[in-house]
Amino acid sequence: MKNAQPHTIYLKDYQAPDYLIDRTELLFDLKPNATLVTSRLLVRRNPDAVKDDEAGLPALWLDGIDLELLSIAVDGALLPAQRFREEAGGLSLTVDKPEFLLEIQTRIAPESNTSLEGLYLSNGMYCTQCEAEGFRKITFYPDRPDVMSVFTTTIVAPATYPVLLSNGNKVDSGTTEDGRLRVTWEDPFAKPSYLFALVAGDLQYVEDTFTTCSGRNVKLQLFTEARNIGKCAHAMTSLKRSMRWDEEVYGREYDLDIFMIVAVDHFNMGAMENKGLNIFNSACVLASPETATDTAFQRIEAIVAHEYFHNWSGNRVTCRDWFQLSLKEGFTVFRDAEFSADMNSRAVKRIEDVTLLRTAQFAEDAGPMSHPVRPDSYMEISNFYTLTIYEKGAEVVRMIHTILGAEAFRRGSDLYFERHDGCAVTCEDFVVAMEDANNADLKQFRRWYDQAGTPVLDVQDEYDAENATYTLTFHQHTPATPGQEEKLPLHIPVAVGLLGANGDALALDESDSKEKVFHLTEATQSFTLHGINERPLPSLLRGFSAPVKLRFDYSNTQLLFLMQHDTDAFNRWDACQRLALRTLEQLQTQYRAGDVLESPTALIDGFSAVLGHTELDPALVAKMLTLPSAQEMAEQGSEIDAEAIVAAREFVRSTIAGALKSRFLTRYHALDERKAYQPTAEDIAQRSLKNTCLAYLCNTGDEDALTLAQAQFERGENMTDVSAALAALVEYGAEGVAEERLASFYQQWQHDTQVVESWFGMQSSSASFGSLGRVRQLLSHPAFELKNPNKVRAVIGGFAMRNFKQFHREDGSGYEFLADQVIALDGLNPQIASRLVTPLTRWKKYRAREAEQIQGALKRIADSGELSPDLYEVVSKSLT
Ligand code: 0A1
Ligand code: ZN
Repeated sequence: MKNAQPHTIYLKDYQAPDYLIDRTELLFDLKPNATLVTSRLLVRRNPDAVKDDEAGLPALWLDGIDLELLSIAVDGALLPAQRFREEAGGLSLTVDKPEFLLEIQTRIAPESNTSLEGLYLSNGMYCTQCEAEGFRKITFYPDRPDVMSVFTTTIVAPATYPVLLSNGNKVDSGTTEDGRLRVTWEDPFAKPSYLFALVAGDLQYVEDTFTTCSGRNVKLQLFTEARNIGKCAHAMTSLKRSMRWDEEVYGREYDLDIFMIVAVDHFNMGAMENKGLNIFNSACVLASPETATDTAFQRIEAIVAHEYFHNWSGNRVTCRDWFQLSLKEGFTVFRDAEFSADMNSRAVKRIEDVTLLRTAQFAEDAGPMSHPVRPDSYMEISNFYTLTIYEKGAEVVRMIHTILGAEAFRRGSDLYFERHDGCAVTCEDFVVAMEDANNADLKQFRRWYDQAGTPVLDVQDEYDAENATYTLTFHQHTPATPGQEEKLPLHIPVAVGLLGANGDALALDESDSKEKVFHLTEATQSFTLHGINERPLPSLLRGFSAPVKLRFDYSNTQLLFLMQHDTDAFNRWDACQRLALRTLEQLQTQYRAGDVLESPTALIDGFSAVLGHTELDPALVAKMLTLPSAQEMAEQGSEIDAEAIVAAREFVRSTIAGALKSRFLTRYHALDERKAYQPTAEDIAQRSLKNTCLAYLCNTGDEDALTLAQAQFERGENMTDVSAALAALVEYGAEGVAEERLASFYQQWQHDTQVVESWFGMQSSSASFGSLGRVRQLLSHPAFELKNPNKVRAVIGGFAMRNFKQFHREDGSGYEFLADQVIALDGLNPQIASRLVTPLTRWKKYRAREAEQIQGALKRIADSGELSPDLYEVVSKSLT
């Protein structure tokens, strides 16, 4: 297995930078294959650097990759060759002065940059992506987040690029002697290089204004290609809501006079929070009712908010080093989740986040790439933009919020922002601010930051009727993870409520409170409640108060009771999930034993009752009626038997569909109101339940049901309803019908990139339609582009990550296919290749046959030639 230089970086080796850059002036002369970048850096010896008294001044290290060095000058004089050395990954300079002006000219080729890091072209438009280490592909620079500098950027480009943008405020513009355009931007806030951005293109924009809490007017602009200008309204509304929310909930006011968003089609992630100039993946910002589903509308609202919130949690206060990534990401995900909960249904937002955590983060935490929220080593930082850093990191912040309470948390965040404004800090600084502002002790809680793995919480209860006491005993245990054999007990906040026999919430103490948070700090710990006059049914870990696997021996009847009566909406849903998972597990066992599969009667009763609850939020009902995904089922058991998972799930779905057909139909018709599309929480909830019913109806295969879907598809009222109907027809209709509908849909929408992306995804992720043969056909479809991450995620990701049935075909062809794609992609875009390989990393959890096939596919990738550092890290860790 080859890689140019596998190299591990450790947190314990962190050292403050030797030099600081007080000012950074950049000049870009844009040409697709020969862009000239001139940088003028005011360099100063860092007074806080670790000093070696013996040797004078240390060399200045500048990171740089794929750059053609043209010249270097110090204080106006060319630097002689013996004073600098180009090495792999950068440039080392010896300048015997503690302060100097460094001028460097380099040449780069954006046109051939397919990694989408640094400066690249997307549909002829120049754009940048610098986080985490992309700036070093633009010019030689100390590309690390603890070097913060004030940037001035001048862009020169032909008149065919009328829009020239960078961070901060526009301070100058004009034309060069040869008729090219020139614009200068200045960002008054010192920032690390990863927040630098540049955009140049023929773009249109929509504009609005926002008046901040102190009365300043901020110009808001959203840039996109002309064809998409009608798709900007929702993002703009979301931005204004986010700005207001951050003022109201965190007291954070926006600081520049302008805030810009640009939509680009080729982007590795969702979006990027560059100071004053956010760059977005088009799919995460552009929407109209005709082209985008409710899910897309909500995703856009959340991502716009996330990037905007980074202006404080990330930009004004940034990370000292990349081991601290969760400092900005965990906190910002927590902030955006609370924002979405305030804008929509709180319970449903929580359910969605917990589902993601349980399905994918728990799997990551139990696999070869398992790492703590604050990792202590990495090979390639791009591999650490993970669910653990983001989602588990957000859970850790949420637990601090739960432990301290909302007001104390706000005092802590105020102190954090005030104390560290303009600085690059650590997760520890965040926790200390929370403690200092509240005189709190989070000593043991800190273990959440450096201990990997998902804790398992076993719970037992005991009721003593004579003394009217109820005791809950908790035992916590975190399984070993790579490199961390021993685990210590964590501080786990467990929110608990008790239900009486008639379904009422019982009082837990004299003050009549109906919910309590128990603070677990030991491996085994009991809590006794007094004055409990009947044997209660516990509702545990309400709202998912900690990211753990909770085990309590509920009977089916008790779960059905919680589904009906729990006042905690999240736990109502969770009871339903537990019942479904248990049922599915039993059926897997029956399937493996070759037994006749038993009808899931308890689950049918539960679903029937839920469907009858017309006063419950329809979005919550839709979530309750949604079975755990095959991926989540795989995460549950000790050994993955893909075939049994698929068989059990298909059996439960179709049995429920058949048994509750008339209930689904009644509910469908009652919810099928014709009204103008609005992405409001209420309407979204209604459509989600309606379309859940439609999918079950079509699952019966009945002609009537498919006709209903066909009619909904043809009405074409909004993309949510159209794509739900199409997906149902593709999954459950006859193959010819599916083909015909897909063709007419493509015919209608081929001009719309976002719709085409979801059209790809719908096919490749369909268990019945998305065979490997179809997926191969999609790869040669004219609209497919291996260089476009969204298309890759839709077709290849849709197949490998969302099409459990076809991907795990017995002959192992799915694994071989994925290996081929990963190898092909690694040469183009290492970040995407290393993310795409994820489904192969958990081979040890599969039955022997699949495990061998998957391991074989991984080995083939390992032996395919020189791997990028990104892919090398994931593949080598997975094979050990
Ligand atoms: N900071 C961004 C995520 C991001 C990270 C890396 C990227 O390129 C490799 C791009 C975006 C966020 O959290 O939104
Ligand atoms: Zn982020």
